Amino acid sequence: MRGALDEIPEIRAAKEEFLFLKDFALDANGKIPSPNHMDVMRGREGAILTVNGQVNPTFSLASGGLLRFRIINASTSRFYRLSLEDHPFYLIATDGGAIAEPVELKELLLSPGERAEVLIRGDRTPKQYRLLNLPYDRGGLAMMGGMMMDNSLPQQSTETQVLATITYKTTLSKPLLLPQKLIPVEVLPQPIKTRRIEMSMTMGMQTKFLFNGKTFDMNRVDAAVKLGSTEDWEIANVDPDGMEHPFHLHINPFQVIDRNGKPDPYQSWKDTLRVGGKETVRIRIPFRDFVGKTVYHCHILDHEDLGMMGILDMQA
Ligand SMILES: [Cu+2]
Repeated sequence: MRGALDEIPEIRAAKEEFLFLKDFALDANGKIPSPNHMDVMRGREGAILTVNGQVNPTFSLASGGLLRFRIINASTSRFYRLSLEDHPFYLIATDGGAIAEPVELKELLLSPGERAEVLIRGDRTPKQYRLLNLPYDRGGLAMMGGMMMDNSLPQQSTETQVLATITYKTTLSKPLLLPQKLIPVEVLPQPIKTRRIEMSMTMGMQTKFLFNGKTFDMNRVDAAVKLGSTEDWEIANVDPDGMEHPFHLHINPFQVIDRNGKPDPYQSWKDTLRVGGKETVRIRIPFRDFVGKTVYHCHILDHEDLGMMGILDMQA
């Protein structure tokens, strides 16, 4: 997040890099193939992973230095489970902005549309380290397998892949320190209303993805809210053995209150939220700045295209 985070001296001293994560499928002729029914149902993925349009680019880190990665998962459907060899990540910001203090993470999971900022300390033996994408099961295969006649299940992300290389180049005379405090995340007012949004799918010749049993209709308002109010929304992934879905709400950043009744370990601002199979995630949304209509949708873009989108109307 621009602004406040950049005013923290330790963050200004860090080397800033943007990581735009995108996967591609290519056929034997080097063209992007048309997705088949199963690709679309699952959400299309490609075997070629790029960072800023390059395969395995190199980023340099000074010994004693700090690297600030600003990461976006810009893929249509692929989830990334990021890990840097021998280095933890220090999370400093999520989709909606800074968190209160750095959180040490071994891995960083980003579903499509999610963003994060992390710091990496150059405090290991100077050599090359690989930024990896670890295997991740985003669910739903058992469910879809039941309808397949030729066993042509789509490719799962079962292999560890190299995304980029971090190399130690220079040495700082005075090591940089991690910031202790970032930006407080405000405590939101109590909600005036709780809504439940169920995510599900129907299979068959016409696969559809649904919010509360309905596909998108641009002439229907699904949630009418009052400007200035705060609501809790329970986002529930109700399919047995269902796929994970990234729930994305426009305009109004929110906070996660709990996941399956369990509070998150730290508070953050989000606009895109992974909802696992059979999970219910309760989010708290202040509607503050704008009146009018906008949308919420699954950020697996194939699912959005197959109906998983709703209209929010913010009324004065
Ligand atoms: Cu989805």
